[in-house]
Amino acid sequence: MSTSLIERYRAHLPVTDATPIVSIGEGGTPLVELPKLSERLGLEIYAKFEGMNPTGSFKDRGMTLALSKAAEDGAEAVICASTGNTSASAAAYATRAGMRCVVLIPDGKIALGKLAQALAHGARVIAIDGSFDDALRIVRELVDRTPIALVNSLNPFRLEGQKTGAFEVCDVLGDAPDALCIPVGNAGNVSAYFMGFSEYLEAGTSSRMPRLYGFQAAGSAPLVDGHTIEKPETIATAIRIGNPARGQQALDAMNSTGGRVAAVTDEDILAAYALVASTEGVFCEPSSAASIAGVIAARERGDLKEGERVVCVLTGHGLKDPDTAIAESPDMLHLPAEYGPIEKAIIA
Ligand code: AN7
Repeated sequence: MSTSLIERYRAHLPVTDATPIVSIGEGGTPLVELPKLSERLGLEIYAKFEGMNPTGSFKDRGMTLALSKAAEDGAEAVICASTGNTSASAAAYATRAGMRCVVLIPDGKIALGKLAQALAHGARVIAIDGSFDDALRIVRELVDRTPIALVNSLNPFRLEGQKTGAFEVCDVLGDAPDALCIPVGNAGNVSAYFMGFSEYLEAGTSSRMPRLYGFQAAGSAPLVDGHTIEKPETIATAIRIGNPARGQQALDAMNSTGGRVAAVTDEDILAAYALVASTEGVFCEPSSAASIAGVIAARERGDLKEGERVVCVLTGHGLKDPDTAIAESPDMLHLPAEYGPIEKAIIA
């Protein structure tokens, strides 16, 4: 049986013997070397492949703790606004905890796999004619007026759980890396990594604070542009967020480490997405590839020095978004069930 993430890092987490542990085997995701990209950029690059969590994204790290604490409080229902992955994770962990789950999503703007997950786990899925930011505003009002528990990353336990991603990176490498590249949407995860790295540094478990580089999609880059984006747009639907709830906290965190926030275009995101899939055998979702597009951009602008050790967080699995995968890949061949044409197609 796999140990739960909460058990593994219990000493660092706000749980007690009275906390019922709601777990589906999250965490312990692989840190995969990216040799081709490392060679090309003159860096030592690793992917923290968070798509290997039970629901296929990093959200499970936060959700195990959020649902465990909700269960400890006696909550009967949880709610979130989501661009997809939070809803999939909340639905799974709520099911595990025996709670009802309500999710608000922007209609038509979440990847197919994520919607399938939320529905399969029996969540009440409400698609609204608006953005993620609209959904989050309504959810915040709902939790003020009803006894439903909020499991968006405004819930502090979400960040407490997600900081374990930083612990695992340090545990596997033996120390913190020089830099971390990570996609930024609602800005919870980069804030959580900062917490994790800070705690290990203070405890003397690691010797340095990595420079944190966060990447937003150019059409949804409120932290780069310096203001809320009313109508965020990007192919990377997971990070299609115009008013990040943890924006200031994330900016302060990145700046304090000597890193920065930057934007990457949809074109660069899709190129990076295809690159890791087709040259490294690692399949992440488009939003996750913002960290790959980001490491390339950061090297070009001189933020990353020759030989530095860099971790790119691949936040979600490529299987989440089959539509984009198929649209961005070469076509398949359709042939009759006969030897001749098939041999010809292969040898030609
Ligand atoms: C794959 O599911 O906001 O900066 O509602 O799914 O912590 O928001 C997802 C975000 C990066 C950005 N990569 O993380 C949601 C949601 C993937 C994501 C992010 C998300 P944050």
